Amino acid sequence: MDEQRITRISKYLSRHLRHDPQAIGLVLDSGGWVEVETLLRAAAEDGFPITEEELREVVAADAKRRHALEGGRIRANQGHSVPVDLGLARAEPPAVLYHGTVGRFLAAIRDDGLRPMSRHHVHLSPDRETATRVGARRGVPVVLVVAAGRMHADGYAFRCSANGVWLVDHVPPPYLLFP
Ligand code: HQG
Repeated sequence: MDEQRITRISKYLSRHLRHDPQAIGLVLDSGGWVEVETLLRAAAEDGFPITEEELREVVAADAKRRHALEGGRIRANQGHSVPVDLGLARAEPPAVLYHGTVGRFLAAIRDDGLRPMSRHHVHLSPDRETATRVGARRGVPVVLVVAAGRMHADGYAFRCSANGVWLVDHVPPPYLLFP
């Protein structure tokens, strides 16, 4: 499969497994899972046929491991806007995590801290390079440093998704270091 087809399928999966399952008649279970067979049927009926082999290749090829296949089912590992409970246990974060954003959001972030916006959680990266890439999706990236260890000590719940993204409900301004 060429890169372009892989990206198209990956985006199609993210759209329907994170944000808009009902658009193709899918119902995710409480953990965000759906039967692979159901998904492939729904995609075909939607005019976007995918073979099971292609699906496996897309999931395996994705460097960010956005999707998980398990026991004939599939789900997005994180990034949902539809309500799902990923069942992730609380975990102790590293002392410092990073958040990539852009300059136009900084005034609001200084006032209000980091908010999940349309997702379920604030997404934090374990390293500066990843955060830089996340910020660069929207413009010139600005990387904020998050005092995750201090937040954890103060009782904030951190979770780590299956693909290494750290999730938290809110990062208040006192835990943020601006460049
Ligand atoms: C900003 C991609 C104003 C925040 C990436 C961000 C990531 C605020 C935007 C994953 C704010 C939300 C998540 C506040 C935060 N006021 N703006 N108080 N708090 N923001 O896309 O972190 O390819 O929902 O800085 O690689 O950019 O989808 O979050 O710019 O891992 O797998 O509001 O999405 O992964 O944007 O990205 P997003 P994100 P995938």
